[in-house]
Amino acid sequence: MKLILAVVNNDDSAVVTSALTKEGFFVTKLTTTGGFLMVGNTTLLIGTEDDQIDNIKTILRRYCSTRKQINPSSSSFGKSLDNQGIAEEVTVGGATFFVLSVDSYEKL
Ligand code: 2BA
Repeated sequence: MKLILAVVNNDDSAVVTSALTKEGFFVTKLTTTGGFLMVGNTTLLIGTEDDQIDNIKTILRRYCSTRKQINPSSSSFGKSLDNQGIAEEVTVGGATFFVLSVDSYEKL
């Protein structure tokens, strides 16, 4: 059993969550904020069997696209404070994917 944490763009979260649930996966959506851009993103929690990891990756690749985003000069507390207010463009990945081992999983 694995727990996948997938950080995705807010704009992709509805369609990718819908695709995952349609395929029978159980998904929890968390509203999160990236530490660098300090803008909202979505973290999906997906508990699944080991042999389903590749299927989940395929779905995320299909629905989560890479984007260029501007790091706004005035709204972040992260690296941009060091940048003296200079806006910069960064490439935000389609999905950032972590796989964690799960010791136990039960519904009480
Ligand atoms: P943010 O932290 O807002 O980062 C947005 C994008 O800014 C990143 O895209 C990357 O292109 C750039 N970036 C982030 N931190 C940087 C740094 N220290 N120096 C230079 N550039 C940096 P992605 O790598 O695709 O990440 C998208 C979002 O996924 C991140 O939003 C964060 O919420 C999450 N994430 C990515 N890698 C992570 C990690 N190792 N641990 C935890 N969260 C992560």
